[in-house]
Amino acid sequence: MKVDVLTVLPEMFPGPLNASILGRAQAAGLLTVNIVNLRDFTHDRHRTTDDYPYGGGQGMVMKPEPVFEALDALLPPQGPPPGTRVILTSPQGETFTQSRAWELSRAERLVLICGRYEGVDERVRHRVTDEISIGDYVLTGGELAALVILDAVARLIPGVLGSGTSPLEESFSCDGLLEGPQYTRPPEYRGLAVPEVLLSGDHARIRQWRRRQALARTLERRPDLLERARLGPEDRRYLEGLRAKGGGPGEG
Ligand code: JCQ
Repeated sequence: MKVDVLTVLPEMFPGPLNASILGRAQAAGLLTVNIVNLRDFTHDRHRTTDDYPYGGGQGMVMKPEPVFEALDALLPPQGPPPGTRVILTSPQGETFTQSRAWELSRAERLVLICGRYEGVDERVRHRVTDEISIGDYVLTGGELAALVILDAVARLIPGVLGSGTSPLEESFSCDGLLEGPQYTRPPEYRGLAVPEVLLSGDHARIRQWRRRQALARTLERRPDLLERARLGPEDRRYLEGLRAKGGGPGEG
């Protein structure tokens, strides 16, 4: 996958992109990231990328010209080809979810436009295929949102996670349940013991325990997820038992 990032703060990207899994994905040629400095598409002495809002108001608005000219330099004049998504990160977008990450992971190319200041000139949206919010809060700019999207999408590209780690077996993928508790060595730490079942070697019992922990944790923390979770009759029986006991806050 090829990703272009349009930003006025290119210095925010090398650290996160070159560390760990995203760095390895680029070294392996599975992911190519091109950071584009929007100031390189200005023509004035001060390399201005923002301006005052028409009609007045506080703050600055991102000018349209640097964004349009950068897109002209990156994409064919007919517009983005079918496998290309032009994404604007903004609090006004559709909320980013794991299923959106899966969908974007199948694209050939992403162009991420990082909004800054109080917003972008509305005409930029004429070139945008997807406007995406990473959550209901306001950032100083879209750069961190672009990194979040890029991270969540890149790890789903086949081969990016090492073999033995499947993104299909995790919270939001595996049957739509939250994951239950995990432990590693030592078996007791500061008086806190690892549940005996995990040390038992009884794999059928371990599987049932994990499933029930996942169900209990999902009921406790994200009951909304149970409506769309893939549940069997045994799961439903167990959940009914928990609800009957009064699965209110503080339990589990
Ligand atoms: C993204 N959740 C929050 C801030 C305006 C394009 O217009 C704007 C973009 C930003 C930066 O993005 C966010 C954000 N998802 O704040 C204001």
